[in-house]
This record gives sequence, structure tokens and C-alpha cells, in this order.
Amino acid sequence: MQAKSPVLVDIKSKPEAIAEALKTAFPDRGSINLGDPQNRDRNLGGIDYALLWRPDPDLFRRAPNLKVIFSGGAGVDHIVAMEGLPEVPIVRFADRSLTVRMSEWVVMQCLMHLRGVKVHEKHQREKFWGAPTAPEAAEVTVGMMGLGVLGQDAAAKLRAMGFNVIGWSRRAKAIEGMETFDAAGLDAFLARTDILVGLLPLTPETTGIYDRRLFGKLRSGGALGKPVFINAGRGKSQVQADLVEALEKGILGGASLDVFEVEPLPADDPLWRQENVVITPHDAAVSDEYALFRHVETQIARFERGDPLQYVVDRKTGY
Ligand code: NDP
Ligand code: OXD
Repeated sequence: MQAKSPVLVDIKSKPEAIAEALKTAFPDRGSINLGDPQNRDRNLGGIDYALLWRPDPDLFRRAPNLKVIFSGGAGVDHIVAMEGLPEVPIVRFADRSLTVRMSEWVVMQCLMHLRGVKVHEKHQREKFWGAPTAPEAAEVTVGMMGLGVLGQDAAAKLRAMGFNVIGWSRRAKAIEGMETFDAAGLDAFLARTDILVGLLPLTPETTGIYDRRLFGKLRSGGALGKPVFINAGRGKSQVQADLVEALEKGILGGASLDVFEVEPLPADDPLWRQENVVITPHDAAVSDEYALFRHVETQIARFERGDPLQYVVDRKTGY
């Protein structure tokens, strides 16, 4: 019987955790971790599967016979733009733990803006007994841009907290308990939105989508006074200069950002200085390595049995 191809792993984050988890992953085929200096010059010509998160630029030249590519995260923008990308299926990561973490982050940010947490923190630092009154969640409409695996779960949890939630996606969707808009309904969607949550993938169509014009179309004068922008999709979807301008001019009342045009966010970036802005270091939903390796194992088993792969990226749309 032919030996099973090991899984090539090139993941540029959490190197110690990846190395540890790989000790028990893929027991019947093993793995080649490019994070291990011993594998630096290894011949990768016979490898069928690669699991990648921001891989080396020459990866596809070194491993020219891949049959399936797996993304180490839900997003695939780090792979689809790579030179020499072979015409093989790309499978993105979708998993309960990733989804739950993202929803925790989104719900937390919406509640923080609802309840004025930044203002309370300021008052606490000043030892000032201020008591701003917050509206009830039901008075606030959250507009979810992106109704995929992550957007739909976060929307359901926001609804459970009492928010009024509406959603926008490329194709029309019917989701119980929630009004939805398709690509053509963007302006109507924005005009109803008090808190905009971005959970879009980065594609040519979504690059720079959150710009001055879009911020200006959000509902002003709702229960929060001014609209709030929350983004955990990708940083290159936001035009950061426009975002800073909208915050400084009071078009936006606040923001929560997990992703940035440049990561890490440079120390001199004006966003660090904005009052009502929450900044987190792209850790809204970090992939759990054990869950990731189980997902890859499941998909390889499907592929080798002849069953269709799941979560395959559409090359035309780029997600
Ligand atoms: P999915 O592919 O499941 O969903 C993507 C959604 O975006 C779909 O509803 C899709 O519409 C919509 N969409 C895509 N392009 C457009 C467009 N041009 N116009 C309107 N809607 C569009 O992705 P996930 O929910 O799993 O993940 C979303 C993104 O979140 C990832 O791509 C990644 O960038 C980011 N992410 C960030 C993390 C973090 O820690 N900050 C962690 C994990 C993911 P349709 O339904 O019509 O196809
Ligand atoms: C992802 C991410 O895409 O962590 O999974 O950004």
C-alpha cells in the first residue's frame, strides 16, 4: 500500500503551540512543519496537502504537486493573492470554537458601545460619579455586513441580547427573525443602521468598502446619537484615513476594531488616540490549533473517500 502523504504545515503564528499540537495530529500520515528549522531545505515535491496561514511566498514552487490547500483561518485573502497558486481546491476554516469566539467579541463590542463603557472608564479614572443613561438594546439597530458562518451566529446572539438586527450580504437571504438586504439594498440597509458590524471577507469588491461615503450613509440621531463602526473582518476593507476623519468630525460616535490596514497597527497611527475607539490586536477569534487539525483531518478523509470537500472557496468571488 502506498504511504499516505504527510500534511505540510506553514502557519506564521503561535509557533510553539503549533509544534506542540502537531505532536499528536495526523497520526496516520504525520506532518512537515515548516516552522521547524530542520525542514527548511526539505524536498516537498511529493506532498499532497498543505495547511497555510500567511505562508512563505515560494511555497507553491517548493510544493508543486498539492491536491488540496487548507487555510489556517476563515479568511483566505492571504492565499488567493499568492503567486503560483495552483488550480486545486482551497478549503477555509469553519469551526464551532472560532464562531463562538467571534460572536463573543461582537456581542461584547456592541454592549460596550450601548452601555458607554469607555465613558464609564474615563469617569472612573477621574473618580467622577457620572451616570449617563443607556438606551435599551431593542432601541438600537445593528447592521451586520456579511451573513456567512460568523455573521449569522453573531446576529443570532445579538438578537438574543435584545438588539434589533438587520443584515446585508451579496446574495439575498431569508433568515428567520431578521430583515436582510442584498448587494443592491446597501443604502437602505445603511440608513437603518446604528451600529455597523463588518464581518466580510477581503476580496477586490470589499477592499476599501468602509469609506467616507459609507460612514455618511449610516443612521444619525438614533438611540445612540451617532452611529458606531465595528470591524472584525479585514482591515483592508476599511479606509483608515476616512475612518479617523469620520470619528474626528463626529460623523461616527465610536468604533471597535480588531483588524487594520497595516498589522500590527503602527505606534504613530492616529487611531490609537481616538477617545471612543476600542482596539484589539486581531484576536477576536483566533483559530484553535487542535480544532484546526481535526478539521483538516476530516476534510482529507472526505477527499480520499471521494466525498465532496466542505467550505471550498469560490475562486471567482474570492471567498
Ligand atoms: P463566509 O464566507 O461564511 O461569509 C462571508 C459573508 O460575506 C457572506 O454572507 C457573503 O455573502 C458576504 N460577502 C462577501 N463578499 C460580499 C460582497 N462583495 N458584498 C456583500 N456581501 C459579501 O465567511 P465567515 O463568516 O466565515 O468569515 C468572514 C470573515 O471574517 C473572514 O473572511 C475573515 O476575513 C474574517 N475573520 C476574522 C477573524 C478575526 O479574528 N478578526 C477570525 C475569523 C474570520 P453571501 O452570503 O451572499 O455569499
Ligand atoms: C481568520 C482570522 O481569518 O483569524 O481566521 O483572521
